[in-house]
Amino acid sequence: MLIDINRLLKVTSVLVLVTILMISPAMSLSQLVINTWPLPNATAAAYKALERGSLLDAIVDGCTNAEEDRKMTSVGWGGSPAENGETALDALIIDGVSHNMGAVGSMKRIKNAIRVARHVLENTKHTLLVGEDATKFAVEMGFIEEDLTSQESKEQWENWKAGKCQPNFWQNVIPDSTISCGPYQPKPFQFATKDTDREGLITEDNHDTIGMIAINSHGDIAAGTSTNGATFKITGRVGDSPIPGSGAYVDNEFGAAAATGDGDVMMRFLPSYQTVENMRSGMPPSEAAEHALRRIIKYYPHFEGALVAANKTGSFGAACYGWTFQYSVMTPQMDKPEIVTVKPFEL
Ligand code: SD4
Repeated sequence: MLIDINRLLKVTSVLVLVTILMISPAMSLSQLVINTWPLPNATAAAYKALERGSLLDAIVDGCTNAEEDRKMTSVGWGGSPAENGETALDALIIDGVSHNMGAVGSMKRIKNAIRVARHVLENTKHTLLVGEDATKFAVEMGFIEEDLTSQESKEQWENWKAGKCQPNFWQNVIPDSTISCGPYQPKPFQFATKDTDREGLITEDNHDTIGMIAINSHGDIAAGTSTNGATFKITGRVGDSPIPGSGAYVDNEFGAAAATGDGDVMMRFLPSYQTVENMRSGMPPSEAAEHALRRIIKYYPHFEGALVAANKTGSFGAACYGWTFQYSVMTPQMDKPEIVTVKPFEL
């Protein structure tokens, strides 16, 4: 009887060991950081935080790295001036475990947009704070108020003014916004505007919003975005990046997605939400992202944008339209972040 118990114990421990060995590679496979555009330093910063054990730190450290990288003129301070010459910031952070979110839109004079978004998540019951009041909130949370203009953003704005404020985001106004600066007055609304009128608004030079997904070894997911939005935007404009479901989305049971591109169009379709829903219904990440973009193209065939997506099993991918897109990714199988190039899909 005693021998039998010993045998039983041995068999059980072997079984437990085999189970652990079978589960571990699958678990470690799911750990991942993926973000829009070739920003490997941001990916590495996020991955490091993930290994320290904090999902939200991964998003904050990764996006902060892009905000502080002065070569990245379209994330953080000192880039993409609005039509009044000021830089204003959008950011979002999503905690998939609690489905809690925090975001700021069109926030002025505070450099650390993603950190302020985290305070919205952690210190308020709201989701999105905007404009001057987001600045006031940030100051209350201990952030320093300072000018976000750089020499480059000042020159960029001066050149734009000298070039009759072209391109800009106005339409159906007097004087004609395609040849003059404002102030403008409305003229009777016309339905003549085509999506080709948006060409040149989001270009290769101003497209680098960071949208990031982090998945830890338990399969829990967080996501976030940070951007200074569209160059020469109308003051007060909030883009897609801080809008849950548009700039990024997480369903902790399935996966996440994050977007970059013409945010004024993208937010009309909630493409990150759509991508996650597509993964829920069984599509692999790239296909899920492409399907979400196709919904936009139906109405805006000249639209430019991209989505990255990842699911809990460790699969990841992206799709883009209107431009060639690159993303950065790191998994346990990689020594350092890898950059992947994605060609726009054919219609
Ligand atoms: C926006 N989606 O504010 C951002 C800009 C962007 O790649 O992602 N550009 O519209």
